[in-house]
Amino acid sequence: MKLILGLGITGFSIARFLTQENIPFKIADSRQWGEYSLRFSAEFPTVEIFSGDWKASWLAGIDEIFISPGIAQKDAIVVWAREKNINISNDIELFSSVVQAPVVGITGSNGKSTVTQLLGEMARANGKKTAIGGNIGKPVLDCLADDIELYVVELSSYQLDYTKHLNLLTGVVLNITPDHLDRYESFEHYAASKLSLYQYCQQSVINIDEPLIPKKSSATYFGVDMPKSDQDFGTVTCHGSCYFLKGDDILMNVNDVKLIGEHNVANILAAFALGDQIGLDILAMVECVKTFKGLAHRLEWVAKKQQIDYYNDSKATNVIAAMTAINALIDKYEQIVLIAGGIKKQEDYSALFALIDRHVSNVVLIGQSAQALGSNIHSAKLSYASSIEEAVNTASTLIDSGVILLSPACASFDMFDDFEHRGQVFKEWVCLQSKK
Ligand code: UMA
Ligand code: ADP
Repeated sequence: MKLILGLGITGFSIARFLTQENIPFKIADSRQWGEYSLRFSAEFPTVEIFSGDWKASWLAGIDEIFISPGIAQKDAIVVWAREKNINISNDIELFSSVVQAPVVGITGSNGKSTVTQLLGEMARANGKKTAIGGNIGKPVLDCLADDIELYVVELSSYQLDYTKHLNLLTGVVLNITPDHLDRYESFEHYAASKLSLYQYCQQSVINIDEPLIPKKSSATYFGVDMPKSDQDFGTVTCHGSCYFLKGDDILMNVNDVKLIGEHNVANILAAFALGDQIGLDILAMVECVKTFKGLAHRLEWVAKKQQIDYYNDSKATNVIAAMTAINALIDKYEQIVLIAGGIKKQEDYSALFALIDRHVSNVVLIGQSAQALGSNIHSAKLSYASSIEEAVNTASTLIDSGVILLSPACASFDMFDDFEHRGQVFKEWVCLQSKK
């Protein structure tokens, strides 16, 4: 008998898969019985559901566990399963055991979803029937279909931690900076989890600007400087304009990109390198980059009201992502109001505070870490708000022109369901205000 741990979208996708394969299973979730369990029992009426605090007795008669990524290795149920030598697997391994078409894997601390979506769109522009899934929001097992010719899969460190078998045509670790440190013994353990992706890759794409990624002779490299060899990707600045390059060949002007920020130059280079390795046509990729608008909640322009632009960067749940957003806007705006706060990560925030004090005129703080963040900001003027709506209202009184940026540097769960909910509330309120 199998046991699925976690009744979220991953758990549902594994349940559908096991049902299709006629494999008997039970499912467990450490939350109390609730809306999810009701939905589950409606779809799988004969499956036994355990809910509430983990119990060792749930493992009786279980020979294999399929775990959701949100459940940590140190959770009691995982510890008990290991003591009993029960094999722990996940949706990625199940997917890998049956998938027929080639798979590209993308991980990193920031930029995964952007690169996954862009590469998927590039492949579609090349006429390939492409599925885009994984940590981006659609479980891999829900992507499986007979007519798919390519799978572009975003992998989180949580997913990689429970993966032992995976076959990737190519893959990339975009960058490695601190995140999710509550789940790891140290930053080194987190980095090792990210780097484990390369052990599954037939070919590799490597960010030459990321010192934590070991170099390999056979890889394709990308980085913001001139490429060192013909198959690598980079940029060059010539007569004041910056161009994307493959080797010495100019691909396009960076100004023709709709996305803003140097980080997106790196993201686009990664997508070019991956696409090139899997045989996509360069010109089709270039056309795709020119029209790609990016994903919602990632430095997403929302509206202009009088002389103020509003940006939603709700997906910035860590320090580096928020710093990246501020850096992307510094040259465009004289005055920046930052809306930040939520559940602080176990990270060093000092570089963000220093950047704020240098370049941000005002900060409006929200959520449970508001006071803790505020006590470390010295030059920027501080305000506090108890909701996103109040934060937007306050922010809009602070400057006559410039930018108001939601880039929280924190997780959202103290006030919202997730980062998408937080970004949606921000966008709706901004749009409502700009219509007035
Ligand atoms: N659960 C417990 N006990 C726990 C933790 C979780 O019972 O201690 C239960 C939860 O109650 C939930 C279930 O486990 O019902 C599944 O939770 P989950 O957190 O694994 O979430 P899923 O709904 O299956 O979504 C997961 C990813 N979530 C996480 O990794 C936290 C989604 O990434 C991913 O899109 C989805 O699988 C499909 O692959 C989200 C995410 O925040 C977007 N990822 C992190 C990130 O990007 O930083 C890693
Ligand atoms: P991920 O899926 O890794 O979380 P996203 O593409 O969803 O990455 O972007 C998440 C956040 O990180 C956004 O706030 C975005 O502006 C920022 N970001 C995107 N790409 C990069 C990058 N290469 N380096 C640093 N920050 C980035």
